[in-house]
Amino acid sequence: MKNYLAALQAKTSQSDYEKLAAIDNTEVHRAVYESAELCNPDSVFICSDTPDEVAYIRNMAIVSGEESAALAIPGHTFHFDGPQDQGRDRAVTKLLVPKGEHLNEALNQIEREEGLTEVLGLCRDSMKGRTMIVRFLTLGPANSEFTVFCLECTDSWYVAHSVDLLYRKGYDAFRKAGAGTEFFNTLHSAGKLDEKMISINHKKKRIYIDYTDNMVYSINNQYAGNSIGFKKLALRLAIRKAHKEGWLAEHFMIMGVFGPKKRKTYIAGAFPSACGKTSTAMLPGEKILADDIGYVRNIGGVCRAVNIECGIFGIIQDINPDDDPLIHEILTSPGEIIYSNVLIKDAKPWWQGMDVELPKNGTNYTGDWFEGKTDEKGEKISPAHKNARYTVALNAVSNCDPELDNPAGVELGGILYGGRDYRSYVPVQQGYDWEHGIVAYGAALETETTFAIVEAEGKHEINIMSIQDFISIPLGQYLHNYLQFGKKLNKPPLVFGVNYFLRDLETGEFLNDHQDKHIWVKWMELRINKDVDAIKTPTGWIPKYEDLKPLFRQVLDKDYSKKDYTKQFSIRVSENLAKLNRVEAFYHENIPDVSSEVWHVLTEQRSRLIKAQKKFGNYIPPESFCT
Ligand code: SPV
Ligand code: MN
Repeated sequence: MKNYLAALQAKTSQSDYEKLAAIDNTEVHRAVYESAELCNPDSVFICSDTPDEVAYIRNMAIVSGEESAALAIPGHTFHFDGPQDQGRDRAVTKLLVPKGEHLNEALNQIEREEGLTEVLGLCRDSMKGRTMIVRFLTLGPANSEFTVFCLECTDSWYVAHSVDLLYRKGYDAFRKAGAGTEFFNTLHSAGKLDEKMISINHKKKRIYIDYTDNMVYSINNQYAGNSIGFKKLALRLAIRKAHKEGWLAEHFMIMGVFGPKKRKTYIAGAFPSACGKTSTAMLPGEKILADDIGYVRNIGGVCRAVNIECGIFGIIQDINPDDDPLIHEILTSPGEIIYSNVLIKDAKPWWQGMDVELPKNGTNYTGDWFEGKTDEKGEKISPAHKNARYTVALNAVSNCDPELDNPAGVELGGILYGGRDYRSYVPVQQGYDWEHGIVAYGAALETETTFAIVEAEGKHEINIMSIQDFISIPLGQYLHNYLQFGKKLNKPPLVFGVNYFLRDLETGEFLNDHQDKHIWVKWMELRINKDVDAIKTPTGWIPKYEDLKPLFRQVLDKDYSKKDYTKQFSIRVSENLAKLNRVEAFYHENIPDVSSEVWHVLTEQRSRLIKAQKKFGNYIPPESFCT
């Protein structure tokens, strides 16, 4: 067998060599050797997670120019991605599928050999003149049933620095685990950079996931959702692993919601990007455990979950003291934060929706920016990008849940799903049981596309469990696994559907305030603990006015009128039937072999709606369902 360590010696210092040699796992040596051999960096830096090394990485991000520390608040830095690299890039993110294997056409894919030839060609010599940084980490707490080992080789100090805020350090865990330990392997290169240290070969941006080899390749990009292997890229690998082993890897926030007498109930939630996931997880007075990805397992019949990350890569648009007080406080306090794609002026970051007047000029992801600046298509460039972000460690957040690193995870009492649905679903409802909730709210999740992906905004689409872009097994199989998972639990979590985006059909106005979501999670907490009753409607259980009114008073100090309640919670039969038509058409077209349970739930929902329509008409106030 080749001596990978010896072959790496020319590119590593003695101490780096020893750090790598101390991990007794030939596959790790091979992974580092093969990435270095392919990308041909001048040197290889092995990070063993010492405070000095971590500080060195952050410093190099600044010295290299990928980040700048020219901000007034200590600890804050900023980074820019290129104009064509401002979000996850669906079109060039593909699964490598071996010949003879078939995945649904809705999943973006390329034949494995063809994809490998292409991406390996692009990676060849891509790190020439640079250092390849090697980071070890674990997804989920170490020493836990949930732990997944990961390795990243990157030539971006910004990526290596971001990893530090977002993930758990794993060098020691790799050392302890020793020979034979399986791991996810990710390779990233920013490719050619301009003088501002921005990737310029955006036409050759490729992000390929080779699930046969547990390997991710990402080239010619920097946006963290494209470049950091452990976000949605390793999630695709995790979904395959979960499928084999009988657990779930999900696009979940996880929060601890307080009920009476300081009772804390954990609720997980899946939302498409930019639909309120982080701001739900960050509700003031509650605890945040996760804001993006969770692993969920059946442990002794109990549904338990962990955050695979330990930081937040959050959208900064619309963060202001009224709507998101906790996040706003973090963003204006000293501490380690990386801003990306905000406007910089007077040593301060600026973003859209921060509720102050923005400067008329400054520096942004397009370079010097001034009001009225247009792009090559003649379209106005906004001061900060809508998908501008902040990266911060969760333990810097005052409401971080103390169970974050519990190797046993936390018990989930509820799971919620929500998308941008302007017309049909009520603001909050509860499924009759696991199957109904999973299918009616998760598998039938409809939304509008947002700015978090590089594509047209505002297109309607089905986004199964808000995770459809990241599913790496047949979609029908994914749903089947989900349904089965709940059946094996002693007490499956209650399943809820939320809709923060319901509008008045005539005026088009939103029917809820930004903060109202706090009431919905408080109501869920009460339902999970059997403290309140609910009203049975054709689409699920909805809250009673008399339970919401005091919650609005206690939590938001707000008067909640019966008129508002009726508007928000009336069942819109024709809109719901139209939604069902779209959902069923999607399933016929994309997943004709989906399990009969899914059709059963959809068919029953249709017949309940039609029955109610015959009796009460198209718009049915909640009272009609009270018997
Ligand atoms: C999302 O867009 O869902 C995110 C950020 O959480 S990204 O890392 O781009 O996936
Ligand atoms: Mn996400």
